Amino acid sequence: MSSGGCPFAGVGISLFAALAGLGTILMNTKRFMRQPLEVRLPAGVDRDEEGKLWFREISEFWKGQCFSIRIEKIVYSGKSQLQEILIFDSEKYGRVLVLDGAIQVTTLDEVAYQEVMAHTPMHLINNGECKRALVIGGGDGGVLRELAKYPEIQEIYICEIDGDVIELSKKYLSTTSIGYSDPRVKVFVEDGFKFLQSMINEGILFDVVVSDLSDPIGPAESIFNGEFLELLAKVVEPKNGVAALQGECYWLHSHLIRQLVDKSKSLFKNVSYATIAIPTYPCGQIGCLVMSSNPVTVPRRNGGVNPGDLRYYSRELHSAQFVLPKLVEKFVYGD
Ligand code: SPD
Repeated sequence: MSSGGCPFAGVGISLFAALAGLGTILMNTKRFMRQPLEVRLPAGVDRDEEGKLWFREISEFWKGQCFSIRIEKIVYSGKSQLQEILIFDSEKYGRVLVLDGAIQVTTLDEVAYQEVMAHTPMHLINNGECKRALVIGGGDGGVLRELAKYPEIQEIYICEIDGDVIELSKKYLSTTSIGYSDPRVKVFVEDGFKFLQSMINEGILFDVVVSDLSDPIGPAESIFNGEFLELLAKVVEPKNGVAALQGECYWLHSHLIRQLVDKSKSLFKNVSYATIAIPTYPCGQIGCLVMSSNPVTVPRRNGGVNPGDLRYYSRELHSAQFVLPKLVEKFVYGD
């Protein structure tokens, strides 16, 4: 009971406190609503102090370093059944495709990788001998685009495990995915192992096989093992066929490269590592492992493709790309 005065005094104080509380809530809500709402940023994307968006390529596969690109606009961000897919426009490199946090394609420099991966094996085939080619991975379509420059090829198969990568590349990376529009292209959306096994069962051989894989973490992990190379060797035409495999970075993955070279040497007579300079892959360098029963460091053919259609690869570059720094040569080929 109150000590005296107005019997409703206690009720009045509680009512006042409740109103004051409501006022504070309303004020805070108003203040909150004035702030722009930040949509959750995709993995690998953050804002700097000026509010600018950056993509940072952070991965266990290149621990302790990361390449960053300033984003102008996020074009697509989502998750397929297999991986995170991010596509954005950047200030310096044009449109960028990122899979599971790793840069795959930028409009500025993709040509370096796609041309070497396609034209190096194609220049090891005698004129007119490549009738059937295969791309494993390479869902963005860049290697297809390069192979489609050869009129002699009658069929170009592509086996990509993630159908979303194909569809999104067709939608958002038109200059890269243009190869899909070639009528000789046959698309298979399935696991590379199963696909190779079915080609072996059907007795289908390829004159050129390009394994355009992402890094060996995520969907491409199992592909970098010996079993995959064994299957690969069985679908390459034995006399003149050539295989090219994404060969990772010599500054970061010497152990893996050595393993790949050793395994390939047990399957192919000639194996060499070509180096590619490409600023948006880790350390600005990636390799292309070339395998064949014929020597691979000197091009065997002239032409087949109009040199005016090429921006990175040339006959001169073909041989030069196999010249490696001494320390790299030692771990790639040394005893
Ligand atoms: N660390 C990045 C390796 C990417 C290799 N694949 C690129 C796909 C381009 N077609």
